[in-house]
This record gives sequence, structure tokens and C-alpha cells, in this order.
Amino acid sequence: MPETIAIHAQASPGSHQVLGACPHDCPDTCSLLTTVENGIATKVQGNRNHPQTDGVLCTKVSRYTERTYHPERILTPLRRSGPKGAGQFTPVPWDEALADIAQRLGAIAADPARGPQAVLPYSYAGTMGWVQGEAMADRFFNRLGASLLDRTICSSAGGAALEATLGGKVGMRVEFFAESKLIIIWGSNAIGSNLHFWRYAQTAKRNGAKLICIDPRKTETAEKCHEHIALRPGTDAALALAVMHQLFTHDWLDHDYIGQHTLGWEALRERALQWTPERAAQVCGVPVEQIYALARDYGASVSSGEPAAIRLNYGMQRARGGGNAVRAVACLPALIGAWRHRAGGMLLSASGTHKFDDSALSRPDLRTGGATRTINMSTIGDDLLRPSSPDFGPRVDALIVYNSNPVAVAPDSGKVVQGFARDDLFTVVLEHFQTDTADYADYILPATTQLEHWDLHTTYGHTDILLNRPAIAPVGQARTNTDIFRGLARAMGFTEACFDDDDLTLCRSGLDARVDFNLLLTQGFVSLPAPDAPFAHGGFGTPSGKCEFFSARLAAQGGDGLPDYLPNHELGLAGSVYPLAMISPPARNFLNSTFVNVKSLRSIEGVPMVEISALDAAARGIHSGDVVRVFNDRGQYHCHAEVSDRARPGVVNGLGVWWRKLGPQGTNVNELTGQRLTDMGRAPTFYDCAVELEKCENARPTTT
Ligand SMILES: Nc1nc2c(c(=O)[nH]1)N[C@H]1C(S)=C(S)[C@@H](COP(=O)(O)OP(=O)(O)OC[C@H]3O[C@@H](n4cnc5c(=O)[nH]c(N)nc54)[C@H](O)[C@@H]3O)O[C@H]1N2
Ligand SMILES: Nc1nc2c(c(=O)[nH]1)N[C@H]1C(S)=C(S)[C@@H](COP(=O)(O)OP(=O)(O)OC[C@H]3O[C@@H](n4cnc5c(=O)[nH]c(N)nc54)[C@H](O)[C@@H]3O)O[C@H]1N2
Ligand code: SF4
Ligand SMILES: [Mo]
Repeated sequence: MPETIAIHAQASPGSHQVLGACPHDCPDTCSLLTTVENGIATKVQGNRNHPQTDGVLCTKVSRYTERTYHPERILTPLRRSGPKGAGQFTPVPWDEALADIAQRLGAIAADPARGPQAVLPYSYAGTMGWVQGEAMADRFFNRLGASLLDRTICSSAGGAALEATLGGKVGMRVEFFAESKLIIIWGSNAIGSNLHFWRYAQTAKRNGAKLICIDPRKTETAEKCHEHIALRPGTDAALALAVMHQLFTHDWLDHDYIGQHTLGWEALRERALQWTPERAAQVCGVPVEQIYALARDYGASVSSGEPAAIRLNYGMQRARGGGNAVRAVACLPALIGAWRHRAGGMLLSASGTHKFDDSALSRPDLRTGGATRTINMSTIGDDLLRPSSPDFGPRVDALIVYNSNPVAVAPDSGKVVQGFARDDLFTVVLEHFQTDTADYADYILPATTQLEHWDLHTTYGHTDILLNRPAIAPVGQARTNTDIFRGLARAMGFTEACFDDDDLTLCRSGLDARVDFNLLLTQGFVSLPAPDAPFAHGGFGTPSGKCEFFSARLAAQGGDGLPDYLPNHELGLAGSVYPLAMISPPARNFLNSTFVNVKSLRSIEGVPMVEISALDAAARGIHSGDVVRVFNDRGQYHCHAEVSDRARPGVVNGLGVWWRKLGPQGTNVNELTGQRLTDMGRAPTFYDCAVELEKCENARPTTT
């Protein structure tokens, strides 16, 4: 089998190209082609042979070599040599680091007062790969009997809502948006975070489709749509219910589809009839005409037969009622029978289209010590500060962080930092860079990047499976996450044969007979057959097999089992102590907190800043470029103000997620966000956050 394959002619003599996959938490999961000259990766491009990628990458990943060969890459294991958080470290040999870490973890696990549950893994989607993600790590933590981590920080509210309503993370195929006649982009800045979908939407637009964007922020995407509905954060369920109100009162309904493939439409109608557009307009803070027009456009597809599609993204579920909001929107396509058409329906995530059993990778059978507890990653701020108790179990005394930067990305960072600063917490961080989190480590272990390891990728924005081959040798002494956990397992004396599996074996173990692995090796991706229109004839994955407007499963947990509008935890209303609602959506040139340290990308983003409307700025004597103090009861964030019509009155946009240490006062936007959770899925409420803001006199501006 060839280790690398030349695909395009432009690789010069002596150079070759290697097929890979983008590892980032982005719905597009692009197929990559890395040019390697004399063992050095010189260029990362999009694979033209992969239809979803179509030869195009976003700016961030086009700069991937700049990140891989960054002068600040961590090249050796490092041991802390100063106080926690000071970021002072001394290089140590691998063997010494692994032996000491194993000894420390072993001592905690063997201590009857603490035990293995005092050890907590903390990881998320720094890489979405199955192999460098959880495979060997799961084996290690299962064998150790460590606490489990509830990985809720991003998508679990929306995920739970899809599960309840449609029966899984299944949706339209992204390429068919190109044929839609109406596209509602709901809570998604597609140009920044879902570029390849945006290309299909552009094709549709050229073919006469109408594009409507529903987003509190006037994003790049909103500017390029025909309509922009700038609702208040967290009010999407009210808007969706008002659209239903109109569908029901005007009989813009597909009765046949509703009768055959849905459950609970009478009850849903009753709920929707309480939501006149006038009432929703009040709640959402938008002109009532916009709601009438939205419902008219959407309902028109019943008589015209022209496909109407909704692209939802996770932005709209980061508020208290996020699960209910996704449920309300997910009811809409069934009401008008949009699912009948392959270019109609909705897409939030398609990751449940092809299911794989990951137990061969994660080996839950290694967990022989009985049940363990689970800790929610979104409340890590509180949980690191909790003492041992019968309810909670042992205090967390050791934390192994990989593929995540919690000190920057988790909510309520004042608390998170306090937890990480505990002298009696033993912290190991597997990283490429000395992030805000790595500053608090006892050991930093240098990890490989996507150009240096094997991995296997599934995706949530399309349904292909991709293989990532290593293009270059590990930089410095970096090791793959898998190799680090193999080494730790050995140092702990774990003798199970599964700790010897190499990465290519792990890639194969994640798949089954549906996937032709040789094709993956040669082509870099495999497309499995999937229906063009997943719910054209019903077939929902719910217990009833129908689109569940009414969910008996949810009703059993309390409530009436119907989607409803739940006001935000923090309303940010005029006249209150914190009168501004703050959202903190992704910056286009960062990926969460990744890439913030890549200079060329940071210079496009400029400085940490908050967008504020002219009205709210004038009321506070603030001008663009001023350093401001944004604050609430949890903390304060100093950044630059940008007076901009991207912010609607009453709402400020603190684009994230900057590294704390690059902020004017060493904080970032998560100093302000809270740890209260969503209605479904135990997820954080990043965009449900009330603040006030004032100009800082004599403040030091940021230079980056
Ligand atoms: N460039 C870039 N791409 C990314 C990321 C990144 O950081 N940068 N992050 C990746 C990750 S981890 C994820 S989960 C995905 C998806 O991440 P998402 O969080 O879905 O990101 P966006 O597509 O920016 O969509 C969020 C949009 O929702 C808007 N919004 C905020 N609150 C509300 C609300 O209450 N209602 C509505 N309707 N809209 C609201 C925001 O203004 C923003 O424009 O993107 C991924 N792609
Ligand atoms: N205020 C606010 N906060 C947010 C969000 C928001 O919109 N607003 N978005 C939230 C969302 S949607 C998400 S998904 C989370 C994301 O939070 P995280 O999953 O923590 O994502 P990143 O900030 O990208 O950090 C990933 C880290 O993993 C490292 N990494 C990448 N690949 C590897 C590897 O192969 N091995 C090892 N060892 N390390 C690797 C990178 O260097 C990087 O530092 O943030 C959340 N936080
Ligand atoms: S971040 Fe998204 S758009 Fe950019 S290369 Fe990766 S998958 Fe493609
Ligand atoms: Mo995310």
C-alpha cells in the first residue's frame, strides 16, 4: 500500500502530496492535500477530488503550516518550575515525565480516601479525530477507573432536541441546499463557520432562491442575505412559534404529511395559537412585519411546491431555552411537508446518519471497578472547587487535559482559574502550545498536529468518512496523543494488549464492513450511501417513528412535552443592573481559541473587542477604539469597543475566544459568562449573559 500518493501535477520534482482531513470542530471536515518537500510541509490545500471540499479551504487552515512550524510550538515535555499559572517550565526527558505522572496518578488511585475517581480527563474537539481524540485516552481512563466527563460544552442542547424531535442527528444533505428556493440561515454565521454550505447557498441564490438570516448580530452572512431578522438572543422559540401561528391560521400546512408522519399536531397548534406575531415581536424585539413576511415566505412553499430549507447552527442553542428553541424550529419542516423534497427540510447536524460502534476503540469493558461518576465539563469552574462529599464523591485531585483549552473556553473563567490554580490539584496538559490552560499545568506534554499523525474522521456537516495520513515526522519531541496514553499505560503497569495497538490499527478498529478501507487509503475519503431526502416518507428515529411535536419522553421528565419559549436566565433588559445582553460568537479567523496565537490570523482579527450599537455607545460616551470595561457579578473583561451596526441596540457582541493572556488585563469574554445550564442536554449558556459596560479612562490599549 502506498504511504503517500501524488495526486496533482503541481507537486514539484522531489516533493509529494499527502491526503489528510481537517481536524477542526467545523461542520465542513475538508479533505486536505499537504505538499511535502524534503520532509517539510510547505503547503496545505483543499482536495479538488473531494466534492464537499472542492479544492477550497478557509483562511485559517490554509495557514496550517504556519501553526505547525510556529516558533512557540512546545518541543519537549515541560515540568512546572514556578507558581501555578506563572507559565514557568523546565524541559524534562519523556521517560522522567511519564514515570512521575504515572507515580502521581497511581498514588491518588491507590489512596482509599481518594481513589481513581479523583482523576478526571478533560478534553473536547481540538481534534475531531477518533484516534487522537478519545480512542487510546478512553482505554487508559477506563482501565484506571477515572471519572467520566460529560462532553456538553458545544452541541448537547441541540443534540438532545434533535433526538427528541427527529430521533437523531440527521438532516438534509448539504449539497442539496444548492437547489433550495428559500433558505433560512438560523443562528449561523455560515461565511465564517460553514464556508462550504455557504457556497451551496450562493448557488441557490444565483438560481433565484431567497436567503433569510436570523441572528442578533449583523454578520457577514446576514449582510449577504435578502433579509436579516435581528432578534434578541434566546428568543428563537418565540419566533418559531409565531411562524407556526401563521401556518396554522392560514392553513399553510401539508395535512397529508402531518397526518402520516407527525405526532401531536393538535397540541402544537394550541401552543402556537398563543403566539401571535405581535406577541413574538415584543419578545424578540423585531418589527412584526418581519414575522409576517417570514411566515408568508415559509408557508408559500406549500402551494408553490418549491423547496424551503433551514440551516440551523449551534449558535442559537447556547441560552437557557436552547433545547426548546431547536425543537420548535425542528417542527417547522414537517408542518409544511418540506422533507418531501431533497432540497427541503433542515440541517443542524448529520452526524447520526451513519452510526458506528466505538466500543472497540474506547473499550468500556476495561472499566472493571464498577460504576463511576460523571462530571459535566461545562461546570468545571465549580467542580474543581468542590470538596469531597457523599454526593459529589472525591474532590478532583488530578486533571489530564488534551484537545481542549478550558481556562479560555469554559464559562465563568474566574472560577475556572481558581480551580486550576489549586496547589493540591495535579494537572497534565497535552498541547501544541503554551495556552492559558497549559500555564497552570504541572506537566505539559508536546503533542503532534494533524500533519504529524494518523486519524479517522467523521463529520457533522456532511456524511463522508475521511482518513488523515501523517505528512511529516513529529516536530521536535512531540508525540501523538495515542502514544502519550500508551506510554502512560505502560508506566502505570497496565499490561492489556490493547495498549499496544498502533494508530493505523486504531483507524481500522473504528470502522466496519460498510467502509472500504483501501479506498480510504487511496482516495482519502469514502461516501457511504445515504438517502437523498431522509424523511420524505417519514421514518423518523423517534419511539413513534414520527416527527414528535409532542414528546412523551420529554413529558416523562416534567413539562408538557411540547416545545415552548423559555426566557433567558439573564435578560439584559433596559433598566436592570446589567442592561445589555451579550453574545460571544466565533471570530472568523480563529477556531474557538485555536489559531489565536498565529500572528497572521490574529492581525486580521485585530484586538479583543466588543461590538456595540451607536445608541448604546452614545448613552455611555463610548467611541470606537476606546478601551472599555465589560462587567457583571462574575467578573470583568477589558477590551476595545467597536461602535458598529453589527450590534443591535440592547445587545453587545464580544467576539471570542481570545487567549486570556492576550487581553489588556489578562482576561477574555468567558470572565463574564455563567455556569447555568440549558433546558436540555446539560449545556452551557454562553449567549445568555447580561452585562454593563463603561469606558476605561487611562486604559492601556492592546497592541498585538
Ligand atoms: N471560523 C470559525 N468557525 C467555526 C468556529 C470558530 O470558532 N470559528 N467554531 C466551530 C464550532 S466549535 C462550532 S460548534 C460551529 C458552530 O458554531 P456556532 O456557535 O453555531 O457559530 P456560528 O456559525 O458563528 O453561529 C453562531 C451565530 O449565532 C448567532 N447567535 C447568537 N445567539 C443567538 C440566538 O439566540 N439566536 C440566533 N438565531 N442566533 C444567535 C451569533 O451571532 C452567530 O452569528 O462552528 C465551528 N466553526
Ligand atoms: N464565550 C464563548 N465560549 C465558547 C464558545 C463561544 O462561542 N463563546 N464556544 C464553545 C464551543 S462551541 C466549543 S466547541 C468550545 C471549544 O473548546 P475547545 O475544544 O477547548 O477548543 P479550542 O479552543 O479550539 O482548543 C483546543 C485545543 O486543543 C489543542 N489541540 C488540537 N489538536 C490537538 C491534538 O491533536 N493533540 C492535543 N493534545 N491537543 C490538540 C489545540 O492546540 C487547542 O489549544 O468552546 C466553547 N467556548
Ligand atoms: S476549519 Fe472548516 S472550512 Fe476550514 S479547512 Fe477545516 S473543515 Fe474546512
Ligand atoms: Mo463547538
